[in-house]
Amino acid sequence: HPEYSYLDLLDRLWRDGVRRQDRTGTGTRALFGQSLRFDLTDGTVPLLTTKRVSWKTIVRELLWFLRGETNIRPLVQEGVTIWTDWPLERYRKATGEAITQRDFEARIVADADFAAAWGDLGPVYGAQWRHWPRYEPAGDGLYRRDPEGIDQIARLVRDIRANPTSRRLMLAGWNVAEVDRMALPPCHTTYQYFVAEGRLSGLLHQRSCDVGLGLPYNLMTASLLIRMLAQQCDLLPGELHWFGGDVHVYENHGELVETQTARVPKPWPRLDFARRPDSILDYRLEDFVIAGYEAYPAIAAPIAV
Ligand code: DHF
Ligand code: TMP
Repeated sequence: HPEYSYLDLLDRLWRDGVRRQDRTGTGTRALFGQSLRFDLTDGTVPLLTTKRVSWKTIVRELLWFLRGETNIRPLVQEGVTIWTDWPLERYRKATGEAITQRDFEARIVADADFAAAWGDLGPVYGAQWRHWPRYEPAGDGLYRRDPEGIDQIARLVRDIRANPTSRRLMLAGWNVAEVDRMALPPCHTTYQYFVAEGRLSGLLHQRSCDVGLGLPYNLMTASLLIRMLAQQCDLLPGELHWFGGDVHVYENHGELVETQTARVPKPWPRLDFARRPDSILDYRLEDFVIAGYEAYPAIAAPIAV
């Protein structure tokens, strides 16, 4: 079962990973340069079965990226709280207020001005994917910022359709000029696509990977993107290639590693689409049909902020 490649990675990091201190002060066990590969040709998706993963949360997050959004408010309104910790941390530091996550989220939802002031993550994925900044000459050696920027998603769909053998089918999150303004610089950094024999494959370079909490999400997001792009470009799905740079398990995820690696994977679920939306930007949660998802119970683990 291909899920063993994930479980083996967890196990290998836990046993052989180099112990390193990290930005969050939690400590990790890390290996540099790891890879995984998943076959998507049979319509299945690598949604982990050895712990239940909320695929609806993953879809909602991806649709939020694709709308070009960077404020957590619409996520929180939909009950998705995976991004709350970072704005919350910033708010607590700036105000000294000992607000709970629940109260902070309630204010984000209730008060649009509060959300505008405190809920934004900076120019993260959504901003770069849909509005990568572009500057045009405005005379006298000055440059004016094009307010729309470059829509990498629209270009990607256009280029896959028009020129499937292109070697330039890239989607980048790492905008060197703007990373310093992001609450968290992109972890799933660069995507590349490849078309052969009517199938679309994708490669994800992830610069930093929390294998216990982040990777299950990242594998699924990358797979969803392949499937959506393939559907929009009249291609069949191929493979997902995943490459991780700093691949790590947090020191406080020992229980997760132990519990999860003791479980025997069940068959992957299938992903089907309820319809073919008019564009890559028109997908809704109801369009994603996950069938045959049988999983062991979720495993709670602390997230390093
Ligand atoms: N920081 C760290 N240290 N690791 C991450 O994986 C991470 N991921 C981010 C932002 N910052 C991060 C964005 N993605 C969860 C999963 C993905 C994610 C953020 C959070 C998470 O907490 N997952 C839990 C529960 C999710 C839920 O609320 O349903 C899980 O058990 O999967
Ligand atoms: P860093 O910016 O210091 O690398 O910290 C980011 C942490 O979040 C790191 O543990 C990797 C993890 N992460 C993922 O694994 N996947 C994700 O999608 C995101 C946003 C973060």
